[in-house]
Order: sequence, then C-alpha cells, then structure tokens
Amino acid sequence: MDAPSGWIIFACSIAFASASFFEVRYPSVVVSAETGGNLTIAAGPNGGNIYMTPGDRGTVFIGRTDMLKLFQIVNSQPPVWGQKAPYGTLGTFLGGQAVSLQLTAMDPEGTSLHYEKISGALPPGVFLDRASGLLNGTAPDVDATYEFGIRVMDEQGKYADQTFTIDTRERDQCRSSPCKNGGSCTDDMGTFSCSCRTGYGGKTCTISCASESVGVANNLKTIPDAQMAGHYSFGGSDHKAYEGRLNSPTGWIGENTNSWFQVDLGNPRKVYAVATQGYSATFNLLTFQLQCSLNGNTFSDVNGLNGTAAVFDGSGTSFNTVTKQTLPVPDLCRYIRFVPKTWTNSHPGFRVEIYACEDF
Ligand SMILES: *[C@@H]1O[C@H](CO)[C@@H](O)[C@H](O)[C@H]1NC(C)=O
Ligand SMILES: *[C@@H]1O[C@H](CO)[C@@H](O)[C@H](O)[C@H]1NC(C)=O
Ligand SMILES: *[C@@H]1O[C@H](CO)[C@@H](O)[C@H](O)[C@H]1NC(C)=O
Ligand SMILES: [Ca+2]
Ligand SMILES: [Ca+2]
Repeated sequence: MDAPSGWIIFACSIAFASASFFEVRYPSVVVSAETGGNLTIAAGPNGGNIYMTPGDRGTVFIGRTDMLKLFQIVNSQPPVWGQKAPYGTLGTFLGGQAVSLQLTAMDPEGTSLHYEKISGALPPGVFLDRASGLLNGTAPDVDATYEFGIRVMDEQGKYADQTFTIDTRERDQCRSSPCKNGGSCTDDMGTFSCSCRTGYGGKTCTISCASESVGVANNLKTIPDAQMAGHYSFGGSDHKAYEGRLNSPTGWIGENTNSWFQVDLGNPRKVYAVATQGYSATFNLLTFQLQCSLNGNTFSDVNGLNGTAAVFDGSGTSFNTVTKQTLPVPDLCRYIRFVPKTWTNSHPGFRVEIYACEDF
C-alpha cells in the first residue's frame, strides 16, 4: 500500500480504546473531504460535545484567521475615559497663557492607546499629541468656547468618544500700563496700541520725538544719499546734496533764496525739530524756513502758532555749533525742505539733521 509519508491511511490507524472513543496520534493529521464534498463534525443528537483544544502554545485557525485571537478581541473592552463629565470643560485660559492638559484614559486589557480629534475645533495654537493625549500650546487672546470630540482607541480597534470644552478669555494687554509718558492704551486681540502724548512716539511712547534723529547726520546715515536732493546748488554740481549731512566735513551750498535742500524720510513722519550747522564764514546760514510734503509734489510752509511761515535760526558762521530748532507745531511730512532766507557773505551753506517720530 503506498501512501505519502506523514499521511496515514485511515483504515490502518483506528485505535479503539473503548466502544465510544477513538484516538489518532501523529505529528500531522489531515482529514479532508473529496472535491465537492463536505467535512462535517457533528455530535450526536443526545448532547455530545465538540472540543478543539490547542496545546499551550498552539491556536485554532479557520482559514488564516487565528480564532483564539479573534475571540480575545471580540471579548475585549473599549478604553475608559478618566475625564468623566460629558461636555466637561477642561478649563478657562487667558489669552497667551500656556495650555497643558493631559487627557487620561485606560484600556482594561492594558493595550496602548492613541487619541484623535473627531469633531469640533481645538483653540488655535493648541495641539493634540495623538500618542500621549496631551493638549498643549498657547491660549488664543479671544473670548470663546471651543468644543471638540476626542476618540481614544486601543490596539484592538475599540474606542470611546468624549466631548470636551476649553474656554478662553481675552487678556487686557493694557493692564500692565505699557504706554509711557502719559500715552493712552487701547486693548486689542493679543496686543495693544498706544496713543502718545504730543512729543512722544514709538510703540510704547518711550521715544522723545524732538531727540529722535532720522539719521541724516554723517555718523548715522540712516537716510541714504539717494533720498537727499539740492535744488539750485552753488556752482552747479560742485556741492552735492549728500554733503549736507550734519557733521559732514563739507556742506551743501545753495545759490540764493530760490535754492532748497530736501530730505525724503522714506515714509511720512511727524517732524518735531531740525538742527543745522553752518559751513564757513563764506557759506553759512542765519535764517531759514521749512516746507513739508507728503507726496514730494505739493509743499506747504511749516507755520508758527500765528499761522504764517515760521522763520528758524541757523548756526551762522560757526562750523561746529549745532543749532536745534523745534517746530512750533509738529508737522507730518515725508519730504522736508530747508529754504535758506539769510546768510552772511557769499552763499547759503549748511548741514542738517531732522528729528521725527513714526506716526502711530
Ligand atoms: C454538502 O453540504 C451541503 C449543505 O448541507 C449539502 O447541500 C450538500 O449536498 C453536501 N454535499 C455533499 C457532497 O454531501
Ligand atoms: C508645549 O507647548 C510649548 C509652547 O507652545 C512648547 O514649548 C513645549 O515644548 C510643548 N510641550 C510639549 C510636551 O509638547
Ligand atoms: C509767526 O511766528 C513765527 C514763529 O513762531 C515767526 O517766525 C514769524 O515771524 C511770525 N510771523 C508773524 C507775521 O508774526
Ligand atoms: Ca481594549
Ligand atoms: Ca487683548
């Protein structure tokens, strides 16, 4: 009788232990139905049992499915939330405050969990770490309630959903009195703005505008050469506008009272003061007027309190003396022109600086 090794021929191996029991012991036992047939294991009608009992390290497969594992999953429990109350608020946070909230859940089977937002919205700036369940970030500066659903899932794919809320409150950024020198504060979303008293500027009114150089001076040069212009210069081209910087070794020299020297600040600023230095006994400045423009095209006189063009003192013939003049009324200008009125000897010659604040 030839049979494939490892296989048994049924007829040869039946061992009758008793009238109601038989046993087959081989490394592999295969029982198969013919093609188109059925393999049927049926207990008798009078209460017989069917057992499938794998060894300690064995299991039971149907097809490729590990039936023991499947039953374990079927019988397993979903995770349980530590945070109980539905719609439970997780807290109230002030704008800018750090948020660090640990969501807690556990799986009765002890498998590891991961968290996922399934509905609603987290506060902008707060993020969920899916592996740890940590809600972390910074509260937005608004009055709002954020409601969101979180699903916690175990390794068996079982999950529990929970809805949470986080409340945020807009913080009053003016509470710390950030505006100095009598400036008034306006609170905003995440920020504030100051309205400074006359003479002060900057985000928090700490800048004294009459001392805030725009940077024409030779040692500063914040204003580039290209933003300086001279009209009707002495000697045609001998003296360039960029020589008109305070403390420059030379100076700008005009021709007569039709000449002007212009600085483009680059953007509109409130001009509070100007300073001049003379150039020499020959080229100097005794008095001048100022003109101001926002577009570089239309200029108006800088006036005195009496409403007519103010006349300012220059430094005369002194090379070193800086003569600073405050505008009677601070003027918003992008372009500012120095118009020489009087000088001694030959021609008006001078060097300048301008003091101004950004107009907030
Ligand atoms: C297999 O089982 C089915 C369902 O009980 C039955 O209809 C069919 O006749 C069986 N086939 C054979 C070959 O016994
Ligand atoms: C939480 O957020 C803060 C600021 O947004 C960040 O510095 C910190 O590293 C975060 N912590 C964790 C554990 O992600
Ligand atoms: C008006 O005031 C300015 C400076 O305040 C002065 O230079 C000018 O001479 C005054 N004009 C008249 C007409 O008083
Ligand atoms: Ca579970
Ligand atoms: Ca605010």
